[in-house]
Amino acid sequence: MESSISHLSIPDELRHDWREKEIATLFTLPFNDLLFQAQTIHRRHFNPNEVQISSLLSIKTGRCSEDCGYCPQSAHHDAELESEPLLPLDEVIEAAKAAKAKGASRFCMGAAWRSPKDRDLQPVLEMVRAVKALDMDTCMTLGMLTPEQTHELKQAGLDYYNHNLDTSPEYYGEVISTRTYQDRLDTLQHVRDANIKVCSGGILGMGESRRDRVRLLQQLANQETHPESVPINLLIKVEGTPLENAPDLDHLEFVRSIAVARILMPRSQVRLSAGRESMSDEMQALCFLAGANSIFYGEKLLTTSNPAADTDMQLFERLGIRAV
Ligand code: SAM
Ligand code: DTB
Ligand code: SF4
Repeated sequence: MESSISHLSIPDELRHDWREKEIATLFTLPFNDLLFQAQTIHRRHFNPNEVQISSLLSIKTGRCSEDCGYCPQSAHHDAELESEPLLPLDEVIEAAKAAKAKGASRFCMGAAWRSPKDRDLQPVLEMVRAVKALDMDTCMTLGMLTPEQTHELKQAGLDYYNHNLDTSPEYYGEVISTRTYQDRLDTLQHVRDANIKVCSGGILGMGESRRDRVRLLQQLANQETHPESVPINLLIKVEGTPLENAPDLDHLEFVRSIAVARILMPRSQVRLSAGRESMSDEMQALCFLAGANSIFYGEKLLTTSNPAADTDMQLFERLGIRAV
């Protein structure tokens, strides 16, 4: 029997009007048909053998006032964690230089804040300027921003701002109570308005349903402009957080979600983000086949561990992937 899908029947348009039902249908395709469709679209827009690598640094760690159920940095949970105030500029520069020397093209700085206070912004702007001066792409994730703050970050040279929707609007309240979905959409709008590139995605494996995964991807894809980067995290179940015992997500369902993200947002960088330590090499290879073309690179994410840089380079070598 022949499959009804040929590369000619796979549409090539940027859409912002995806209906829930259409996305749900993509999820139910036979796995091979779904991956073929995703890989075909991927190849129209990207070199399929290149993966962009970003490194992360936590510039302010722990004691966060928000209650995000997945996060070890929340002051509401009791995950074991060393908190740290805002890092001095020279430490940030050292870390960025080290990341660059290991091949990272983007440096992403994250702070455990609900939103930056005015007194925090000046030192953060200096960090942006300094990392930019190293000729790296800069990214920050600092929580909610006002329009004024986004403009200052833009002026300092910020390329990307990461702010995740995390899950569907329907499931969101099960995970976070201290800020709303609309707050997140508002921050994304301010970032867009300031002409900073948007990095926005979510976390899978928090006990959400497939419908929630569909609705998260629908929210991301139906924005006026697709986020330039879409991090898809697999929950890291950290002891002491409310989600430490969340049920395991079927890894093939995770791969399907990457493929659907690729189909909905053909030109975006889809990042295989947190959770790679719990994935086999074969699983990661399937994610790249499904259209993931970016990773977080380096031993540490913000507070949790990530595969060693050498391990990733060996995997890339076995897959014939070039880091960019
Ligand atoms: N405080 C800022 C905020 O929440 O907007 C920025 C830092 S926050 C740690 C950045 C993102 O990391 C979260 O939105 C979430 O998607 C992701 N994250 C945090 N803990 C995680 C975990 N245990 N597993 C997977 N992703 C996680
Ligand atoms: C994103 O989507 N994932 C990154 C980044 N954006 C900032 C953070 C993952 C954090 C994982 C838990 C930790 O290390 O604290
Ligand atoms: Fe705070 Fe961000 Fe963690 Fe939420 S995800 S608790 S806002 S650091």
